[in-house]
Amino acid sequence: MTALEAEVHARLEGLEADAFLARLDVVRADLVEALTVVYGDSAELLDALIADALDAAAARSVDLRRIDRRREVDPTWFLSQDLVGYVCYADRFAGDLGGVAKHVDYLAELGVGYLHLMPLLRPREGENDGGYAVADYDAVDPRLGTVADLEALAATLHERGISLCVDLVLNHTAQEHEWAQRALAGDPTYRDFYRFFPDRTEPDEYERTLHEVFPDMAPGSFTQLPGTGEWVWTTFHEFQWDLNWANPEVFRAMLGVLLRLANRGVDVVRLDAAPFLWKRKGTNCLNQPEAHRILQAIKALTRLAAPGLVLKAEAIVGPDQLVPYLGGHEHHRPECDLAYDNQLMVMLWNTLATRDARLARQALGRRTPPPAGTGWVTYVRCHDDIGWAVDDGDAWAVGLDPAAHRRFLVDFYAGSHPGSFARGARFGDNPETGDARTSGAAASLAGLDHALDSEEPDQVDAALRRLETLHAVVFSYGGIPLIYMGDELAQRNDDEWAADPAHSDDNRWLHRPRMDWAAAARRVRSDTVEGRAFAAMSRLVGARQASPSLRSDGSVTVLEVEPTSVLAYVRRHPRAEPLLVLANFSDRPAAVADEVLRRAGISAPVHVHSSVGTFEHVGASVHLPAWGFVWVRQSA
Ligand code: OTU
Repeated sequence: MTALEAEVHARLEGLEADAFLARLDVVRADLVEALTVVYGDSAELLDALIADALDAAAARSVDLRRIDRRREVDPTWFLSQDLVGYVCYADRFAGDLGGVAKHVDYLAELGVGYLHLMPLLRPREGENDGGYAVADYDAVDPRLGTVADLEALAATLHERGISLCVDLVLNHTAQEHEWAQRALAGDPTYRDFYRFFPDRTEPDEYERTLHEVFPDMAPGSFTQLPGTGEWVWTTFHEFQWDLNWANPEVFRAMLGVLLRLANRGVDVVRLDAAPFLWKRKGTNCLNQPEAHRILQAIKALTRLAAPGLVLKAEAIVGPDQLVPYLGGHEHHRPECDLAYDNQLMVMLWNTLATRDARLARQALGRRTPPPAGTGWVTYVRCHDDIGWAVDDGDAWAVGLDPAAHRRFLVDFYAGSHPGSFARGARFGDNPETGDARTSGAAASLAGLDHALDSEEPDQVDAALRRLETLHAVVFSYGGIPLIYMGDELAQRNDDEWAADPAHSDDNRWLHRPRMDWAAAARRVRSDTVEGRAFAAMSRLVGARQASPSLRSDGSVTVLEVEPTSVLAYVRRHPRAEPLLVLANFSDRPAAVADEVLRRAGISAPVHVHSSVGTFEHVGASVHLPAWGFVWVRQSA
């Protein structure tokens, strides 16, 4: 027996020790390779990290180990078609963590099996970027509760079969974090946790190729410190200091944070701003190979300590840069398990505005699927702005001038384009590049405010149909669909968003409203907007859960059809019948030639779900209503 084996057996009981050592055998090579690329060949670092993982494994509760066992038996549990997610701010949803626990019935009623609570660790006081400026990773925001409340909530959710996703901000801490404060005080250990520069020489060199995340709210990527005049790297706001991941002590400290979070009962960790971890002069400092290696090392160590934990990359990057976050490199290297499908979201809003699915077909049709065992999370809206990441090549391929088209989308969703039904706002205007992004709640972007003001029932129908069809794609394209709080009730923009001085310069709060529980109470009434939206969402959840072809580890193939307003794709899974989705992004009905069924491998069509409740197959055509969709599968 080696010293390590003896140590593992001393710390863990019989089978647990064997399991830990077996996992170490499986992950060791990946771990060593990743660490060596980033930090050089250091047996000392490797030993220290394995010891940290062992500590965490020993501290893991029996209940969580049970969950680990189940997930080791079924490692694709999170790819099941059963899983539907919900995303909310604990305070905006229910006051605090205890309040969330009291509203579990609401989530269960909706069929939710995955709850993402927006940042809940203790942020800095005042402006904190929606919680993405963390002052203490080992404390919960006192307004939301305590660490014990978090553990209790995780346990409550687990009892109801709901897994919990929590954010971990890896790229930066708040300047109020103890590490930053010690660095400010001159402690050399902690100065090395961040990136300081004596003058503008290096910042200027870097900024030549960096892009600005918040060009208007927080220009530049460096901030000058008042006392010494030094500059510190701040990609986002001036109060968010980028960590120096080139320092192995930063890796170790953040690993500790992650493992403690896992041991509190968190099932899925959303790794915020993952692309930004590594900086290299002459590049945009995104997606660097070392950033991937860091994530691979984190994956190996979490597999060791908390094998049931799922890692979700928040990497809002182009599709070619995205698949590597799921381990898709020249060889597969385990990295994150889930990643946000930002492109699908952008393409949906694009199609809604243009009523033309050709750009979506072009962009989605040429994508690389996620590697085996991994998947996307899909979404219509989230807490962030929509960045119009339309690839230039894709735009030209369908005859669009990319820059002009992006400007059109910004104007359309700001409601300033003639004939637009949307009520959003411009976000992140960059006068230098002419770029801008979009804020706004899904229902408002889909035209509900406009429709209610017009007092035309047809317009309200159209807006609700748009909202439903967007979700019908997100629920069927491939990946865990995430419902963004309030969208199940067609909740609109928060017009009071600027009233809070801590938010008043950030119009992303337009689409971060408080849950309107009075509106939620109307969900049982079919004559209300809320009742119609909630019923539509519930039907989608049910239809998805009954459709094994929609498992996230199935495949998707985009089909060319006429008219161009229709987005068509077929979902296949080896254990199920093929399922065809047709979604009509037009205010006119559409007739699609029924040979599309044959192309989808469907000879005996069965209606699964649709906006009107029937599969209208008349003559040689499939009929779709305006802004409507149908899911149809091959008979078993
Ligand atoms: C994330 O977003 C969060 O989602 C934002 O709410 C935070 O403000 C930000 O990090 C800082 O913590 O650039 O425009 O490729 O797109 O990390 C939002 C990833 C962002 C980035 C993403 C970031």
